[in-house]
Amino acid sequence: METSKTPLNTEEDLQELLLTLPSEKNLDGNNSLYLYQGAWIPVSFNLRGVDSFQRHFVAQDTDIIVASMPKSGTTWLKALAFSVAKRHIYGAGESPLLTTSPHELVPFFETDLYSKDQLPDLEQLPPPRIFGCHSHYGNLPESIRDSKCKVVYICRNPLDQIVSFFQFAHKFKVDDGVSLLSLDECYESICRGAYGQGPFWDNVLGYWKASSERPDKVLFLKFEDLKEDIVFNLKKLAEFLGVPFTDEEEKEGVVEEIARLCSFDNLRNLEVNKNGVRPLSGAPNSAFFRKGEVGDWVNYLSPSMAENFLDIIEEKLTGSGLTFRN
Ligand code: PAP
Repeated sequence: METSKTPLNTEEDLQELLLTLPSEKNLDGNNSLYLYQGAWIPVSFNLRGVDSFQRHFVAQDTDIIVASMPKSGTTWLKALAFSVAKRHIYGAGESPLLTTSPHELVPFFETDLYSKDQLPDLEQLPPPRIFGCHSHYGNLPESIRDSKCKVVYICRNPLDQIVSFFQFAHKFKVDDGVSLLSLDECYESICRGAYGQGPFWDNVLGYWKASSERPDKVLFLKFEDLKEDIVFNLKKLAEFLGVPFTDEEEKEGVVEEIARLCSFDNLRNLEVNKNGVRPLSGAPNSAFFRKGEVGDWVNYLSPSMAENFLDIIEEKLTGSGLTFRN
């Protein structure tokens, strides 16, 4: 991973860099999407945060990184990883998830941690530290790739992912006088992969390849598989994190308890997720819980749009062995 030559210490450094980067209209209608190190990053996502994260984060062997393309099940996986990894501290009945958003408990590097403060003090956090991340695998700080920390990646079929992304942009639109683009208007950019943290194929393939090369380091999960069999996938996650469920835990129903705690209906109906707001971005917590279904894309994309987009994805993923259920 190559960081920008000049550290982005100030707003001026950032503006200078932006002048040199290819840019596109984001879903919010603003010219705020920039191609940086091969990834399309909305400037609102904070490029300075991305830069500081790459320069300064030092991974510990016990860290857990929850990585994803946005709108692929990040919130869900954050809740699951937190519950599995911290279950010896909090039982399901006393989980901090009952009163705190998964995004507070598992903060994103690029926005929550490194955007305001370039050197946040993360040393004090009790192990295992759990962080969220939307960066491409190749853009992660070397210490994440070189340490023994664990990376869990979740992906989702690209049609539902883009629809979820689009719906989120609509729900969270700030009134800045600029109109949102319609799905038709941004379809051509979508097909080129030019939307937040895209191209989709580069984001997923980086982690997919890493998970095949280093299965002890990177666990690759799919939203659709979790929907189909959450208990099986929770066991897989716990095993991967080095904290498998014991026979006794299984008999006591701990796995099912975590699945229930982190289920869409349970999390969505908690006071904190109904009425809370993300502190930095101002996004309502409720915007992270919309339908949580597989196949909702049929309500938004025409058959020809879907087919064309899937053809592009299929071509980009050729030879990788990665496929999706829509
Ligand atoms: P993020 O990357 O911005 O954090 P992320 O959590 O990945 O967002 O995506 C939100 C999607 O996950 C929403 O999908 P939808 O728009 O198709 O409905 C949201 O509903 C879904 N989601 C959130 N929590 C859960 C959950 N516990 N179970 C299943 N789906 C969930």
